[in-house]
Amino acid sequence: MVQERTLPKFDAATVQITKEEGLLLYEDMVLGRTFEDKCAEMYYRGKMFGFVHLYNGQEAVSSGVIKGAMRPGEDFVSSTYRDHVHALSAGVPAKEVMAELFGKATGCSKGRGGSMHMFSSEHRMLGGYAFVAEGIPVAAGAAFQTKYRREVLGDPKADQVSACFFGDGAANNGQFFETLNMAALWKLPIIFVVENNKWAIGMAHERATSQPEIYRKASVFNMAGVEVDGMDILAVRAVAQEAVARARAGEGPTLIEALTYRFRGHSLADPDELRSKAEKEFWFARDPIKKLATYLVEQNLASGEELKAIDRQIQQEIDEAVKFAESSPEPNPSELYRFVFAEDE
Ligand SMILES: Cc1ncc(C[n+]2csc(CCOP(=O)(O)OP(=O)(O)O)c2C)c(N)n1
Ligand SMILES: [Mg+2]
Repeated sequence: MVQERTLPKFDAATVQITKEEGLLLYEDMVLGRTFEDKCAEMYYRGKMFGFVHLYNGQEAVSSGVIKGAMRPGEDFVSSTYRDHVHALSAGVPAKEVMAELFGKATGCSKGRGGSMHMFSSEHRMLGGYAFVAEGIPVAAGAAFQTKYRREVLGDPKADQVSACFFGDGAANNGQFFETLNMAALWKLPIIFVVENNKWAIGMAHERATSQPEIYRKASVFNMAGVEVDGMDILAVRAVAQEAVARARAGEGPTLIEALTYRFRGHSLADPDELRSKAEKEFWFARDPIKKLATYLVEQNLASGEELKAIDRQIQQEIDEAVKFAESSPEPNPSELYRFVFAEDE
């Protein structure tokens, strides 16, 4: 018998979504899933090195928050080592993310970062961070500069919101508590999105924290906290829209706890032997992509054929990304010290 936390109910009848918006969400989730599957293939074929952490299963969180509620390319995003899909949702082209994984000079971090360090100033992707919780204060810094530009420098265009993605394990790290305190104190335009996938490598969440309901931790900072079914993109989009509106209005941050699950091991080096079959099956049955596909067809927002056409188009985009990455040059060793410090390009 699997003991699963009850997923919060969401009334799909309250959803207002156009065909265009629905297809955008579907496309973004399929992009994330297809990209990660191709990554696994390329990793096992020896095309990339080091640790690679895939996002399969969690797509509704990245797509629902960034594509469903933010202005990608204007708003800021920070991530963890599980960062490829956040970068894609933020608008970093798949070929640049793939090239980064291959360590090529055309990668979004110019081949210096690799899997855990996707960065793009153009797309306001503040980075993937390998240290657990490292991206949380960085996102708060971005939110602080927005507030400072608006309130101190008088720039009315400075209304960007920062979204900060991290795992359940990160929510036990001191940086989480310190940053939540300051963000609430200063009413920063930020949303904290904890992707509670129940595990921190092999440590079960309930064994590592005194209050497993992470969203409740917001209350001690006088911050709004909300839990959401992280396998339902429409539910994620709804809570994220509310949180983003609050942040943009200057009413302060929100902690969103998305209950989700990773469909693969912690990294591609993990044999994934600790999680039970029953637990995996509980979550596999809640595949967020299938759930949205069913909704779109049932609501007559899309036909099965239209969705298949998107799948094919994404597959082509990913195949092209691999070709681009393979044919791109390695960084030049003579430039080893370049990009260590900021420079004008
Ligand atoms: C400060 C720090 N401590 C320990 C590690 C080793 N480590 C890497 S991933 C990880 C688990 C984090 O789990 P979680 O935050 O739930 O994210 P998930 O992998 O589930 O997405 C740990 C402990 C690290 N990278 N950084
Ligand atoms: Mg986790």
